[in-house]
Amino acid sequence: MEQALLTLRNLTVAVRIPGPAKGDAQGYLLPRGPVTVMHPFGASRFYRHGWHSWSPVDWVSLAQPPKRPTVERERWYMGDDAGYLVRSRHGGNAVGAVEGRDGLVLLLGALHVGARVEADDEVLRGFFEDGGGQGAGNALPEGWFVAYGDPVTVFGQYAELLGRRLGRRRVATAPRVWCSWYSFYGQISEEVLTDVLHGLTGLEFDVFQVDDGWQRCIGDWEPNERFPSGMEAMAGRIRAAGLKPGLWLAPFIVAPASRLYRDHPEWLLKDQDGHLAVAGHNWGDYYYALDTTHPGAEQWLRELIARVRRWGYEYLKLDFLYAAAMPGQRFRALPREQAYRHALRVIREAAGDDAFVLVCGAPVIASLGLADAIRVGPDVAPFWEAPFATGGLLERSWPGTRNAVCTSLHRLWLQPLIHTDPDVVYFRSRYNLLTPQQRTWLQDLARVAGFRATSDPPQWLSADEHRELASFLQERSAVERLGLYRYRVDGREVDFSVVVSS
Ligand code: 9PG
Repeated sequence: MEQALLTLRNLTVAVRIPGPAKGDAQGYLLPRGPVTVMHPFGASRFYRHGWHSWSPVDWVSLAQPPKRPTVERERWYMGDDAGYLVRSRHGGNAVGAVEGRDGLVLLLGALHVGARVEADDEVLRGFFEDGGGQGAGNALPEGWFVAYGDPVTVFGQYAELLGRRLGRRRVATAPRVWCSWYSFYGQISEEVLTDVLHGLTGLEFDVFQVDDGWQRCIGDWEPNERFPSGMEAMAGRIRAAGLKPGLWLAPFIVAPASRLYRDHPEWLLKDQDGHLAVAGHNWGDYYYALDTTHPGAEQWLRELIARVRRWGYEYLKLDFLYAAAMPGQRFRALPREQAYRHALRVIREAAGDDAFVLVCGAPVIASLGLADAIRVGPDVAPFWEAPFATGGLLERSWPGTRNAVCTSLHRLWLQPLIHTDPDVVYFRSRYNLLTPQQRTWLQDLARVAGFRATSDPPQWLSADEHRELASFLQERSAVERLGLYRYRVDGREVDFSVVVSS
């Protein structure tokens, strides 16, 4: 460990770092290992970077202690990185920033997976869960980027470095998607979807994505009785309608009612005490995590992805992925985010380079370079505020359009690295409590994020709403950034500040 003074623009900070820093006033690279940056900004605000797609991301006040989750512990991972949710310091995954003077921010960001950044009114501190090569001698690898500047610039610099380290995969434009979830939820069938397909004629979608509801069970990825012709036939109908078939899967979680759970308990992740690690609660029961480092589970995963590709699906929405990166005892003792990355690499190999992989409920930084797109917020809903608010931290990760818009806005700096999916937008007024203004915010966010999807069956739309959807799909928006939350979209000024501060 050494102490040093670093000068970043007009700011000099004292640091404790494992070895020499390299860089200049525009930013420094620090060695891998634990680092502490003393900041002079007191109880200002902290950019809290939640772990996975649904985790809260926001500028939080350092004057207050971090909020605690108010839901039961078994559900914490569905909201964020559970092991850290009772720490007394504010923190997040891989990157954090403290607001300084004149709108400038001091950013500390990791250049490898498995890192945590925490802050209080005196320090910004980062560490790697695996220790990060402490004491490895004089050839310490670069582990961190630290910079002080306007937020758009420093997050942009950090993204650039992350892209060099973890890779970037960005096809020129994201496909325009019709997704079955936010209209029919689990109640889908061949007939329901075929009906929607007919209604899509004349609308410029690229992908028709079948969401949750087609499978026999979480873990048993075969069609249920509502898809009697099978998933290959479903893909055929989609293709016949001129669209690319898309399919939802949650390959890293396992429900206790599944055959997979019964036949292969040895493939499931164990906690420190050797019990099965609970990954969350949904579909009426607790569910568990696949130990993707087990050779049997890895082989099963390869075969699963190869099978859905053979069925004809080219767009894969892979959900609840955080489960493969939970702490626990694995067959192979890999650090958890490296285990996740390995599993995602296995999926990528089995899917092929030409498949479009959208990850959801996914550790964000650890997905870079392997996924084509990532959901950057919690689920939207046909209402603004989650109605079951209890004031706890994780209510920000619950379905609700305000939550989705806020979190997604704070993750748009990822755009040069991966397509950012802010979730579907609504055009319908039917079965919808969102006001026209709230629907417009969501639509404008999709334009800014560059990812267009909806679940509205055209049959539910009025003539005006149908026209709006049609032009939304056709247009190529001109987006210009005017400020932290302000954009010019096709000549109109769009200001999300009210959404963020509400
Ligand atoms: C399908 C859905 C959709 C959606 C995904 C994901 O905390 N929860 O209980 C919780 C349930 C569902 C959920 C997120 C959180 O949604 O984001 O788009 O695919 O699964 O089940």
